[in-house]
Amino acid sequence: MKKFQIINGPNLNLLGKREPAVYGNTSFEAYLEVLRKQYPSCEIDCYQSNVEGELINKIHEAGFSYDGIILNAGAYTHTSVALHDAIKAIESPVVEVHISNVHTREEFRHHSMISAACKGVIAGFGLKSYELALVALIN
Ligand code: CA2
Repeated sequence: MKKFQIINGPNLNLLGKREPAVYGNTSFEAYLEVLRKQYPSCEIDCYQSNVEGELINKIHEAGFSYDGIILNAGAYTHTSVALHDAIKAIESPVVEVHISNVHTREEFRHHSMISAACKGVIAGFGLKSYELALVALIN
């Protein structure tokens, strides 16, 4: 069975509770339940932290045994050289995902510090961005 690790960064624990106009009104737990049912032949593990170092620890932990990592680094996307270095240091391919289309938003969201270290980037498809990343990694 192929194993995938979803890693969600800061504030993504608030999904479905705040800012529904930008991020929708579904909680990540509810979405994950649907995703797991849609892909029963995959193991999909999920981790969320608001702490940059904990995200790095999880990338190190998953990065040598999982078939892929789906990473929404939240606002750390735009700031973190440390996350970039962590992605470069592991073996598993990482797909950067964003729920919103960051390029239609504030200018500070247009640049990602992690894209160059990732296999690819998917943004703007709501929670479906995670499924698109999973399909890319499965294939
Ligand atoms: O669109 C995305 O997925 C983002 O990674 C989300 C980040 C943002 O800083 C990035 O620029 C784009 C913010 C996550 C905050 O999530 C919330 C969810 C619900 C309510 C409030 C915040």
